[in-house]
Amino acid sequence: MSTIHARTCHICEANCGVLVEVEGREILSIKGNPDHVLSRGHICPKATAIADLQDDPDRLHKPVKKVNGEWQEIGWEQAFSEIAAKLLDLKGQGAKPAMYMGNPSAHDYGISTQISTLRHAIGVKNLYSASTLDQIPHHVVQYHMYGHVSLAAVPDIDRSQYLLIIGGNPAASNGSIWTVPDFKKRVKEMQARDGRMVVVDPRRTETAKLADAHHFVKPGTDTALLIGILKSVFDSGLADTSRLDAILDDSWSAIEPAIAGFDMDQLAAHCGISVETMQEMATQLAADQPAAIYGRMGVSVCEFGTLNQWLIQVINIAAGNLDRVGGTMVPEPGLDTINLVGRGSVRTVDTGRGPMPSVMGELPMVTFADEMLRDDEERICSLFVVTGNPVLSSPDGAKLDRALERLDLMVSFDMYVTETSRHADYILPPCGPLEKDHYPFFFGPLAIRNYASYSPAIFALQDGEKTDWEIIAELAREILAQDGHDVPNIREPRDVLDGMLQSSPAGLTLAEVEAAPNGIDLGPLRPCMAERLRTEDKVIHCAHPDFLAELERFAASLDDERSDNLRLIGRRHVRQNNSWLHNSKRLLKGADRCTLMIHPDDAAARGLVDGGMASVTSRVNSVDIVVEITDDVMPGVVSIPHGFGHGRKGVGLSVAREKPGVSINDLTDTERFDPLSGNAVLNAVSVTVARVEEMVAAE
Ligand SMILES: Nc1nc2c(c(=O)[nH]1)N[C@H]1C(S)=C(S)[C@@H](COP(=O)(O)OP(=O)(O)OC[C@H]3O[C@@H](n4cnc5c(=O)[nH]c(N)nc54)[C@H](O)[C@@H]3O)O[C@H]1N2
Ligand SMILES: Nc1nc2c(c(=O)[nH]1)N[C@H]1C(S)=C(S)[C@@H](COP(=O)(O)OP(=O)(O)OC[C@H]3O[C@@H](n4cnc5c(=O)[nH]c(N)nc54)[C@H](O)[C@@H]3O)O[C@H]1N2
Ligand code: SF4
Ligand SMILES: [Mo]
Repeated sequence: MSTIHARTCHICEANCGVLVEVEGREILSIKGNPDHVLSRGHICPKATAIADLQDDPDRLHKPVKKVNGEWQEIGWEQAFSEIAAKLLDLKGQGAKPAMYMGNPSAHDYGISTQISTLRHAIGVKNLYSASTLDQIPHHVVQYHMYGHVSLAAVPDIDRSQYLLIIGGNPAASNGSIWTVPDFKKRVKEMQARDGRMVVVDPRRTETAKLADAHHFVKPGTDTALLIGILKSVFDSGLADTSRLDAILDDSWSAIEPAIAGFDMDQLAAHCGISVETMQEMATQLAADQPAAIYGRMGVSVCEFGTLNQWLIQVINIAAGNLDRVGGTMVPEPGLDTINLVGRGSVRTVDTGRGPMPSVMGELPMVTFADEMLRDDEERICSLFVVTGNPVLSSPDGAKLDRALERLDLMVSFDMYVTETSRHADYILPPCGPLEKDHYPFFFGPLAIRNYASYSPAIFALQDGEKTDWEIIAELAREILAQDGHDVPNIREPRDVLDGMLQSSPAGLTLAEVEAAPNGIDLGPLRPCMAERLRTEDKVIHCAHPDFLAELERFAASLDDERSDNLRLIGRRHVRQNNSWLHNSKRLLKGADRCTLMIHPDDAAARGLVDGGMASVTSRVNSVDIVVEITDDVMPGVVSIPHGFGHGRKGVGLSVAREKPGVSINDLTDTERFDPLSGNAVLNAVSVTVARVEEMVAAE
């Protein structure tokens, strides 16, 4: 007899409700849940791949240890005890332990409840995460303006009349720092009520194709566009902050003069978007209609990422759209992490490269490999990688490959032998996705409706398997015990969750949430910024001096000489998720997706042919890749998706290796980062492209 279980998909930020039909331990189907309070039945192809993940023959089920270059299965106790002993021995010799936390750890609330105990037990000195490859600029801006690193205002798409999306592709990514399942339908609904969506992107993306207008922008130049829009709002007298006046600090008045000196024509020439278009965007944003501007990866992982995210907030304020129904608002979810965790921090710390920003105690990933490669006593000697694959996800992966080989101890928490975990001494694999429970811990505070939704595990743990949180908690206890410390009791994630739900303003219990398999709807977002601000004086700090100084640095860069090189950008596909769903046959089928997209004019100038090979060369490296000629990318721009490069030696992903592709991050550069946040620059990479002559087979 089969049973159907309602659950939320843990793969991406959308957290869609799914219905999983199982018989015994067999997964019969995975479908969208039409009754889920947030996703209304929407799913994407990745949801069905949960079954492939659960049943993947390449998935590790027991800890493995590398012995003479070969993987050997060992028991949990042996793994924990050897790792603890080696770590403590190395620490005794003065070695510095580090940790890297990858993206999936943000999708596993159990990990969030235990990881600080492990960090403490290890004595992690250098903490890194995927955040400095991604969204750290948002945190810096939110910290300085709103007083909390995680206090984000998200577009209220269901009631908006104009949405300007810059450097985001939610039709493929399903939204980021914006939990917006069913994005495409919501856009269509907006258009049906005469609303408009406009997209700015160097590629005519899936989102751009849905839009009412799309504008190409030269990669890395959006700051000019954003300043142009803001200046147009001010210059045309459209600025209206009356809704927010009580909560804007005096520094608001410093912003208009700070951008007054920019010349609109020069801004337009810099980004390739006309003055008229900027003015039209300003008019639409500031017109008598609820509207919002939203920017994601394309404007975050670039040199002026923090300045861009600040300008986006400032435009939303100037146009009267922040904290407005149909504009952007701060969610009030069932589990409200903002009220329960500290404000976070933004500091400057010393690294081998000199002073660098450190946000929430993390160091920038652009310094990661170098901290392993240095030769003084500050060198990282041991590393714990929790749910991450930085060899494919961080800049200059080939350098990181070399750096990881220098470690004295490396432990990966991963279910696969990946491009990164192949370097480890031990891999500690978690159970399958349906053997663990799920709560959208970090994503409720980013969702377009206020809600709560808990999913219990569907399958019991198999013999000898553990969840990630158990692995983390048990390793922490072993290290503390061997180190002669008191061993704290484990507080189970469910209990922590229950406590956090009850302490949140909605006052729900876990039992209540669990009793509602389709989730509990707590209503639409509402203007609540005044109550939510975490700055000490309860006002928005509009213009932090760092942001104003960064405007000046941007102004000085406007005159920089530009080379004729092409600008490389990344891309995401709805059937992929970063580096780790490529082992699903279902998702991988179809044409090769790891191609170099190039405009017909640029291809012709280099003699490239569609389906032929090209070599792409950056300052750090060169890769050979299949050419895809398309006018979906603008002239002067090429695009390679990230997450490929499975051909590296020793990778245990048999399906992914059938179409290994190359890693864009073998071209990206650790020398380039956003100085205000330390975030890596992963787009607008300067490259040359040349034809690779095909070898003609000898007769
Ligand atoms: N050039 C370029 N680079 C990028 C990006 C880009 O746009 N362009 N995007 C960046 C962004 S936004 C991000 S978030 C990062 C992601 O960077 P990472 O988080 O480092 O990389 P992922 O590919 O998400 O790798 C996740 C790893 O966790 C493992 N894993 C998955 N689920 C689980 C689980 O439940 N438990 C355990 N223990 N392991 C699990 C997978 O097998 C995989 O090895 O990449 C960044 N890199
Ligand atoms: N299917 C799928 N979904 C995912 C993921 C995935 O790998 N696959 N990853 C998840 C993760 S970890 C994240 S962080 C989110 C990211 O979510 P998004 O930010 O929505 O996703 P991206 O595809 O990186 O979108 C960035 C867009 O910026 C454009 N771009 C590049 N450079 C520039 C520039 O200089 N200016 C402008 N204006 N645009 C530029 C790119 O062409 C691209 O369309 O997606 C999440 N969802
Ligand atoms: S959009 Fe994201 S959460 Fe929704 S089904 Fe796809 S992968 Fe899962
Ligand atoms: Mo991300």
